[in-house]
Amino acid sequence: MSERKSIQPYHHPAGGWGALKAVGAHLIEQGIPVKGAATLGCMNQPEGFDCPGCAWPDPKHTSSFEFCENGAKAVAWEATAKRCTPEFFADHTVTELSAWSDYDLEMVGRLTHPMAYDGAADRYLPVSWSKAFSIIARHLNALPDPNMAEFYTSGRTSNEAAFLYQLFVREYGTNNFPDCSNMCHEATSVGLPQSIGVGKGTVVLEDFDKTDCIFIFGQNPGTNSPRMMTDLRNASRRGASIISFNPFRERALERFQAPQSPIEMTTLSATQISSRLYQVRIGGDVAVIKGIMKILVEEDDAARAQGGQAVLDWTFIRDHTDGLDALVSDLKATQWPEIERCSGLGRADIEYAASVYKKAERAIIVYGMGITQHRRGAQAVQQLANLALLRGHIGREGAGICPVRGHSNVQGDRTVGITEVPSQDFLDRLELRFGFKPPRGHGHNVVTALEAMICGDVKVFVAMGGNFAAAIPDWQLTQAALRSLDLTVHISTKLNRSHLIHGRDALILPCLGRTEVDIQAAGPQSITVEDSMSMVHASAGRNQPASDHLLSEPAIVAGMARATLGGRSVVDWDGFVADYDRIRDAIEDVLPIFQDFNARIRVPGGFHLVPTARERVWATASGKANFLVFDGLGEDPNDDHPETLWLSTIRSHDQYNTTVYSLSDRYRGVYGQRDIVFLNQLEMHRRALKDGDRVDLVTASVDGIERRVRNFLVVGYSFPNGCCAAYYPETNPLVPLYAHDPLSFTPSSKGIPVRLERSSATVAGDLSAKE
Ligand SMILES: Nc1nc2c(c(=O)[nH]1)N[C@H]1C(S)=C(S)[C@@H](COP(=O)(O)OP(=O)(O)OC[C@H]3O[C@@H](n4cnc5c(=O)[nH]c(N)nc54)[C@H](O)[C@@H]3O)O[C@H]1N2
Ligand SMILES: Nc1nc2c(c(=O)[nH]1)N[C@H]1C(S)=C(S)[C@@H](COP(=O)(O)OP(=O)(O)OC[C@H]3O[C@@H](n4cnc5c(=O)[nH]c(N)nc54)[C@H](O)[C@@H]3O)O[C@H]1N2
Ligand SMILES: [Mo]
Repeated sequence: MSERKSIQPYHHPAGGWGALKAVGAHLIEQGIPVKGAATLGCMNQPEGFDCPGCAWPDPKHTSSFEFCENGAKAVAWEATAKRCTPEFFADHTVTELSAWSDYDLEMVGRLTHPMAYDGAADRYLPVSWSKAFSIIARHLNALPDPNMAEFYTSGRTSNEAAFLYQLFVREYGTNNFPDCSNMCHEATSVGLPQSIGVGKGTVVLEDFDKTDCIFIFGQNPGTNSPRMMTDLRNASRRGASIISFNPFRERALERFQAPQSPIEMTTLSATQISSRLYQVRIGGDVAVIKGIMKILVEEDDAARAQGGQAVLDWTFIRDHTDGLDALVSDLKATQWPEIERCSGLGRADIEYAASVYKKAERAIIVYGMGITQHRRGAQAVQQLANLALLRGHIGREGAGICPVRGHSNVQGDRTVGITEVPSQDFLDRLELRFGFKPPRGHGHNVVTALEAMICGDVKVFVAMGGNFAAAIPDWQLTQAALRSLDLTVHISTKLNRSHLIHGRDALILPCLGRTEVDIQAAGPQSITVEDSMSMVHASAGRNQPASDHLLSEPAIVAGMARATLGGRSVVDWDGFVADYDRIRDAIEDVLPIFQDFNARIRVPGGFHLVPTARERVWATASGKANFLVFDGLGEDPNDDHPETLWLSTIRSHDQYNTTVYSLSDRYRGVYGQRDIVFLNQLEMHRRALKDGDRVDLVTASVDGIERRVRNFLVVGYSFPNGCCAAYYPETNPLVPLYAHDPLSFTPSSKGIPVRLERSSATVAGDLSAKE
C-alpha cells in the first residue's frame, strides 16, 4: 500500500477501528477474497494453525477468534493470492531485481518452484528438487572441513523441522548454527542462566491475571505482540499498575481500544495502559534499574534499623540466592547524579517507580529488544533478574521475569537443538539415540559466522527461512562476504533480498507455510511450536498449498540429508518425513522434558515445559540464584561528544522484521516513507536542523571504515536528549559488526553512536539523475 508521504501526529488510542481498517486494506492488497479471510478464524484455535506472527501465548480456553491486527497481516502475507513463478524469474535478471525495494520483492507473492541461479543468464531458472539436492550435496561433500558451511535458522521453523535440521547438520559434522535469535534474545539465553539457571522467562499467561504491577522495559506490544494488549488491558482495568520505560511514547503503552470490546469500539473509548511512561535514554535502562534497586536496598536498611517491615524478601534471599553483598556495595557506591545523567530521568521519577515496585506483592518484569540489543545486553538482562530476586519475585504466582520472544517458534528451535554451543549431555543423548558421533566443538553464531565469511573461511551458506542478508549488521562488509561464497541456499516462502545477494551457485527452495495442509505418507501432518512462555502445542494448516511443487521444511531437510550423506547416514529420513509423530518420538528420546510428547500435544492447548526457576530450582553452578554486578551504568551519554547521538534501529507498525507491509507507521504518525530519522527539537536546534531537512547518518566507527546511509528526512519528535531513531533494516549498514555484546554476541542494533550530516551531495546526485 503506498500512501502519500506525510507526517501527521496520531491522536487516537492504539487498536480500535484503525486496526480493523488496516487489516481490511491488507487483505485486499494481497488479493484475498473476503471468504478467504475465514483462514483467520483458524488461527490459534486448538484444531487450527499457530499464528506465524509473534510468540505471545494463547489463552488456554480460546473459544472465539482473538482479533490481532499484525497477526492477521502475517497470515494474509502468507496466504496471499499472488505468485512468484518461473515466468516471473524469466522476465527479470537478478541485477534488475536488485534495484527493487524489499516491499516490491515480497509483493511478487509466494514462491512456486525450486530455482537455481544461472550466472550466464543472470537469472534464476527452474530446477528439479533432485537436481537441487544434488547441487547441495556436491558443494557440501567438496568441503575439506564441514565447519566451512553455515546453517542458519529463522524462528518460524517448527520443532520437527528444526530437530531434523540439527540432526542432518550434526551428522554432516558441524555445530555451525547461526540463528536469528543471535540478533534478538541471545542476551536472555546467555544472561539469565547465570542469574537464575534457565535462559527463558518464568511467567505463564495466568500470572498476568494475578499480578499487582507490570514493568515494561524496551518492548512495544501494540505492534510486535498485539495479543499481549488483551492481557495488559485486563490487568490495567483490574487496577494493576503498569510502568513503561521507552524512549518513544509508544501509543499502545499509553492507550488501547480493544477491537474485542463492543463497548470500547462503539463508544470510541479506550483503556489507559501505563500509569507512567518514562522516556528513558537509549541505553539508559541499567541506570534506571540500578536506581530502583538502590532505593529498595536503602529503604530496607532504614526500615529494619527502625524495627519496621523489611523491603527485601530476606527469607527468599537467604534460602535461594548468592552474591547480594557485592550487589549492595555496588548500589551504595552508585551516585544519583550519575544515575540521572545516564538514564536521562529525574530522581523523583525513579523514586516513584520504586515506590510502585516496592508496594507490589507480585510484580512481572517484561522486556524486549530495547534491553537485549545493546553492547552489554546480557548483563542488562541480569540487572532485571536482580530486581526480581530482591523481592523474591521469581517462583511466585503473579510474578516473574518475562522476556517477550520474537519469532513464533524461536524459543522452540533452540530447545530442540539449534545451538552452536550444545551441551555435552544433549550430544551424548543424540549419539546414544542415533549412533553417530556428533561434533563436540563449538560452532559459529551469527557474528562469528560473518567474521569467518569475511576471512574466506566459509564456502557454503544454507538458510532455513529468514532473510539473513537484510537482517545482519554492517551490510557493506557482510553482504560482500555473502557474495563471495560458493553456494547459498534459501528455504523460503517469498522472494527477498537474501536471494539476490547470492553465492556463485544459488538455490531458492520454496516450502509450505504454517497456514497450509501438509500431507505425507501417513496422512495430514501437524507440527509443534513453543511460545514465549514455554507452552508447546500443535499447529496444522488448512489452506491448499500455494503451489503443487512445494515441499514441507522437514521434507527439504531430509532431501538435503539423503543427497549429502547417502549411505553414510544412520538416520531413517524417509520414515521421519512419512510421519512427524516419529520425529516427535525421537525428540522425546533425546530430550526427556518432552516426555509423552505425542500424547500431550493431542490435548488442546498443549503442555508447559516448566522452566526450573519457576519451581525455585536453580540450575546454576552454585545451585542458587545469583545477584550479578554490572560494572558502571551502561552507554555513556556522550557529553564529551555532543555531536554524537545514540541511534536505535526500530520496527514500524507495518513491518515484520525485514518484511515491509507498507511504508507507513500509523501510531508514530508516519505515512508513505521510511527514510526518516526521529530526534527531539533540542537536538535539531543544536544542529541547526528543521523538520523536513535531509541528513546522512554516519556511524562514529572505531575501525576507520565509513558507515553511512543517505538522505534521511528529519522528523522532530518527543524523544530523549542525545538520542535518535530510524527504521531497521534500512539502517543496518550503520551497525558495525564489532559492536556486539561480548557475552552473547548480540549486535548492538539499539545503541549505535552516529553523527548527522546535511546531505547536500545526495540532492545534487538526484538532480543530475533527472537530467
Ligand atoms: N508486527 C510485528 N511483530 C513482530 C515483529 C515485527 O517486526 N513486526 N518482530 C518479531 C521479532 S523477531 C521480535 S524480536 C519482536 C520485537 O519486539 P520488540 O522487543 O518490541 O522490538 P522493537 O520494536 O525492535 O523495539 C522495542 C522497543 O524498544 C524501544 N527502545 C529502543 N531502544 C531502547 C532502549 O535503549 N531502552 C528502552 N527501554 N527501550 C528502547 C523502542 O522504542 C521500541 O518501542 O517482535 C516480534 N513480533
Ligand atoms: N538493525 C537491526 N537489525 C535487526 C533487528 C533490529 O531490531 N535492528 N532485529 C533482529 C531480530 S530481533 C531478528 S529476529 C532478525 C530477523 O531475521 P530473519 O528471521 O532472518 O528475518 P525475517 O525478516 O523474519 O525473515 C523473513 C523471510 O522469512 C521467510 N519465511 C517466512 N515464513 C517462512 C516459513 O514458514 N518458512 C520458511 N522457510 N521461510 C519463511 C520469507 O521468505 C521472508 O522473506 O533481524 C535482526 N536484525
Ligand atoms: Mo527477533
